[in-house]
Amino acid sequence: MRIAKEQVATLNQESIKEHREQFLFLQDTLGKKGIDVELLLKKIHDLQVAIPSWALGAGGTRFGRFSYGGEPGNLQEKINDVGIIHTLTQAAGAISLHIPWDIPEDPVAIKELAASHGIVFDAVNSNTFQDQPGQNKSYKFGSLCHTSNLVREQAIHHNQQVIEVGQALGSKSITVWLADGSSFPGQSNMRSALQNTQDSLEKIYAYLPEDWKMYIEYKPYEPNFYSTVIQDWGTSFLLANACGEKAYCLVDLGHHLPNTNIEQIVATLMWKGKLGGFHFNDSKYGDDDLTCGSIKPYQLFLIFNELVYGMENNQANNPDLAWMIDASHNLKDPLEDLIQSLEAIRLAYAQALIINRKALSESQMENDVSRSQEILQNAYRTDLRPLLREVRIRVGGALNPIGTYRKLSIRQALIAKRGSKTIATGL
Ligand SMILES: [Mn+2]
Repeated sequence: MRIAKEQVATLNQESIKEHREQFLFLQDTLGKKGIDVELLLKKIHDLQVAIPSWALGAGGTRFGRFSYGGEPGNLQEKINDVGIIHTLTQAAGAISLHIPWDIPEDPVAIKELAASHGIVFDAVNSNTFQDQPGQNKSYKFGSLCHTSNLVREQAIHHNQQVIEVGQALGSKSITVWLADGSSFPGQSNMRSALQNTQDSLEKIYAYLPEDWKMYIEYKPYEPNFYSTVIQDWGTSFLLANACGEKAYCLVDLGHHLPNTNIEQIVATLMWKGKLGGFHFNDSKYGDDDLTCGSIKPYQLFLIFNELVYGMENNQANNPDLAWMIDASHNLKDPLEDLIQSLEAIRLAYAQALIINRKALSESQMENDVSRSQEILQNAYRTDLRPLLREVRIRVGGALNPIGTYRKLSIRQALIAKRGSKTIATGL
């Protein structure tokens, strides 16, 4: 199932006149402020966000899961779904695989299929938070942190295999997220658990190809509810430093306690050149994995403010960031949800790009608190959606991605092809 560019172009015609008027007005407004609109459009276009293979089906909660219908049943179908999103948005030129859920039987064919959609392979993700059929040792009491050397060896070996799968696909990084921790005081020797984790990560790191990176993700709680071995950015930073220069911290927006100042974490890590990647989602209470920008769009903008500042003031040589959506909802059409997330991410980025940095810096130096806020909010409250539309249509995407998706009855076609009771592999 593919969308032809002609279909998109035809539907774009319906609202092109209205778009043209809005874009020209905005172009004029921004131009008068001295903003280079063409450069802005290029930067927005270059922000390509990876789609995780597990977000293409309906997610569940611990109380149940409701299938959406037409979900992808194998890796080929997942790549085709990302292809649909990318055709419409021109913003999702990468996919992030989860091993073992997405082990490709024929990596060459899979790579070709992805390339035919204009998609590359972003970070590969290991999984030592579940036991797999036929697995020798259990991860019930941890993986890289485990008290048993045999369990740790098995988990290390799995991560090495994930690197090999990634190499076959042209991926250049591995993300390690661990569920390791304890749910009751006394259950675990927290210091030994961290030491074991560091030793295990160093062994995985030693296996990294020269041009690869390792991203270490953190999370304060869940599935363990008393202690998590890599609980926060500081622990991730400590481990990344212990491993070496190819190891970086990964910030998942949902992996913080309520009201944590995530933008400050971003500022700190970029200052030290240790921010490797980003997992976008939104939340109100915990790791809710809701659509980006659906709950706290201003926070997303403030985070991008620090990201843009970090990219423009990069003395510590922080690498280009790996952008990925990591959301899993259980109500919406997964493809519509991802389209909404992509739009929210690019919008927050665009808003951060038009902040008057010189004025903000001056205002900060003068400790002019009100003016500093005005400068930020002037950017945040500028409607930049015409820019995003312009970026898309210049490269053949849809003026209105969700509208086009619905008018072309994509979900109905997927259900007709795959059935209404499919469950995406891995979910
Ligand atoms: Mn994540």
